[in-house]
Amino acid sequence: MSSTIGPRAFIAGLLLFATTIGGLQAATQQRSGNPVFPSWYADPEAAIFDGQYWIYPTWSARYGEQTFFDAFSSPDLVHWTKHGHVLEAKDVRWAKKAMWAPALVAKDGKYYFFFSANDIQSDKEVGGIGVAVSDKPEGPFRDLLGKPLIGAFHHGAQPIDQFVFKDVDGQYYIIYGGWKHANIAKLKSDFTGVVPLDDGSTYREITPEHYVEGPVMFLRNGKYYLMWSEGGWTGPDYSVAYAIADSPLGPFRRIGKVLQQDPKIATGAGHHSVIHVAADDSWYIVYHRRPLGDSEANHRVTSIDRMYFDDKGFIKPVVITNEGVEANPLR
Ligand code: FUB
Repeated sequence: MSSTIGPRAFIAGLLLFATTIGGLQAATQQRSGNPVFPSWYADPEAAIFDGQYWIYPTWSARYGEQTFFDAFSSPDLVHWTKHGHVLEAKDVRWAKKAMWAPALVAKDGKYYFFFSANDIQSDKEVGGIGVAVSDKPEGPFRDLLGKPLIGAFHHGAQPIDQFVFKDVDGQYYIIYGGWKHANIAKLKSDFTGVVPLDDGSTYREITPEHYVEGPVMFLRNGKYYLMWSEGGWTGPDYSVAYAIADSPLGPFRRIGKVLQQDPKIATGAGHHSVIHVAADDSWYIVYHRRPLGDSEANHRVTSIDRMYFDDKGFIKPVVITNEGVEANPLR
């Protein structure tokens, strides 16, 4: 049996084919673009909560206006929804200014929001690292302690730029520090304080060579990766380097830089976090950077690019892009 296709049916078929191919291309070529959302946002903390990607950045307005945090959620890394003012200085009795660098943890049905406030310059000032809590990742978060969790300098580390790491045995650690010093401490299981390490000390200095601020820790194939920012945060050379150790306490020997400016794309690429999508073992680096030619200190935007490892587990240098990353839906 034979059949013929008339000219109208042929043209309709062609149109359908073209539309389908176009649709498929649009779906596969969908990318986040960089920055991933508009306006000045720095120090992005990325997390996966309840089947969504989340980013909690510093509001990088003028210094005196950094008094609240917004959050952003996405099902796929491409489409982002803003959640305004999830935590504000007016709701934290001891916080007045310089609310910086969130670190988020989900535990026992609650969401904990660690933050820095007040940019203290000595132990005579009130401020440091605080912790807030909510029943939802979009907040609102309320201050857990009514005072800083870490409110003083230890080993020369300014109490800012905290990161919270959960080890395989369930122990949570806080790793933090500005002014070129990094410390680690064990957190109480309810995050209301810190407890002594095995040697009886409370804060252990783990500063790697060239460390400045912004530590991040993750575990991969039984190895502890410590990453940090180096260089000056207001300049083009701000960047990220890393070390690998067998324990969260180190020792951490600097291996090299993984993220830095590309004079064709952006400058000052640093203060980052990392996303690991277990389903496809993909890794992302979420960081801030400056638009080309813009030297205003707080003009920082949040961007995402892929992070790859070599066969030995070393992190390959990140290629920063204007296109960002492809969609990676979590459900
Ligand atoms: O955003 C305020 C400060 O700038 C952060 O605490 C530093 O890490 C740097 O990114």
